[in-house]
Amino acid sequence: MESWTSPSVPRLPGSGRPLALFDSSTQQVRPTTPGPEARMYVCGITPYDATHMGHAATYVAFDLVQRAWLDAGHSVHYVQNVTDIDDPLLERAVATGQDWREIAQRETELFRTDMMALGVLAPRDYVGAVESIPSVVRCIQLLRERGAVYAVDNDLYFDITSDSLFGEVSHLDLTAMLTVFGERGGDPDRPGKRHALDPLLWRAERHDEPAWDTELGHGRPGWHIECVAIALDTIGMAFDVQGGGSDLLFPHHEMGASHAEVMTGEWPFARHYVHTGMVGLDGHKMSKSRGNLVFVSRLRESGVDPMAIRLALVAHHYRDDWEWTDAGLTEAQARLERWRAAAALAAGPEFLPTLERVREVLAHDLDAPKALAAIDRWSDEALSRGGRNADAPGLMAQTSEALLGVTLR
Ligand code: 5CA
Ligand code: ZN
Repeated sequence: MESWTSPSVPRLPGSGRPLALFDSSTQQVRPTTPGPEARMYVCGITPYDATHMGHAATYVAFDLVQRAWLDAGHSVHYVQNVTDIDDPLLERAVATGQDWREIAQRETELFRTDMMALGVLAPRDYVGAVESIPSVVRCIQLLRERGAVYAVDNDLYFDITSDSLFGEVSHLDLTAMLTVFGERGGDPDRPGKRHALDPLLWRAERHDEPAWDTELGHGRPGWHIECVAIALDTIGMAFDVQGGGSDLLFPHHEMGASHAEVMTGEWPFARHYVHTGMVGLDGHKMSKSRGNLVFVSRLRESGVDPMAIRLALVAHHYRDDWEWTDAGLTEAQARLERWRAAAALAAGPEFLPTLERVREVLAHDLDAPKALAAIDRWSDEALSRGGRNADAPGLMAQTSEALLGVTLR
């Protein structure tokens, strides 16, 4: 699939620090240890509706990861998928009388436009589920050779007992797993399954549903195996970061790790499993199914500067759950104005210590709110007292752009 066009990233003096991130699997903040090329997979959208602030917050958070690695001298192989065939998409197509492919294409295009407006660096590989079907089929065949696959009617399931490490990513107990599995696309009650938690790998053709003709028969892929196939095709096992919202911790990332490790006999699938908090509106998680949404595209249409949206998102720590509010946006707009005014000054106080502070707080589990506070302090001082360093306003703007993705030009 076509990705989008990345903004350029200014080079900063000196070098960024090694990035530490909270890993859900070991439940601690640990240093990431990428090679010269860092490898990251972030779960992409299911394109049946427009990008909301929750999605935007998640992709901006992983954009900060990429920017921190770039600043530390790594190149980054970033991969993202598009779940362009799945139940919610087909349900929306039936509800609106549109073709599911048209909905997917339209919403994916809108997502690209939103990401560009928000200054999010593009994935090197942007891969759809549909185009990955041959690869998914190969993965399922490999799992079958390992004895980890069984059929219920003509559907294929993964046997979770084939993975002795099952639970290593989420650490949930069985009761919690069962509850969450049912809420997030699983079918714990289907008769004929060996274990209630066994996830679907392949769904045989149903009346009025799209299907592809493969060696597994006529059907379509399950959800978790899609991300495994795409990740293994592009960045392989033991990549640095598997990312997504906390709603993907279980079952999606647990099942993905399980599929990949059983299939390859290698460990781990990812070296860090990183999860962003949920953005809500009016007391509930923002979700397409609930309909309580603030869309990036709507705000942009109403004339809101995308850089203010971005500042409103990074004003929260990526792991916190938080609520989108008009007040938060207004605050971000005021901050953007202050920063732009400070960046336009002819001279200001020395900026290098602030750059080092921004690097330091971002390197420790991406503490963007502290980074904003450091740039606020410099800007307030520059605007109230001035300074003599003619390079400082330029360096401040470059820092904001390179590390936070907030362009002040
Ligand atoms: N296509 C799958 C992943 S393979 C999917 O979850 N798609 S999605 O469109 O529902 O979500 C896209 C990304 O946004 C996921 O990483 C998800 O965890 C994240 N996300 C969804 N809702 C929110 C929210 N309210 N707050 C923060 N992140 C969210
Ligand atoms: Zn995924």
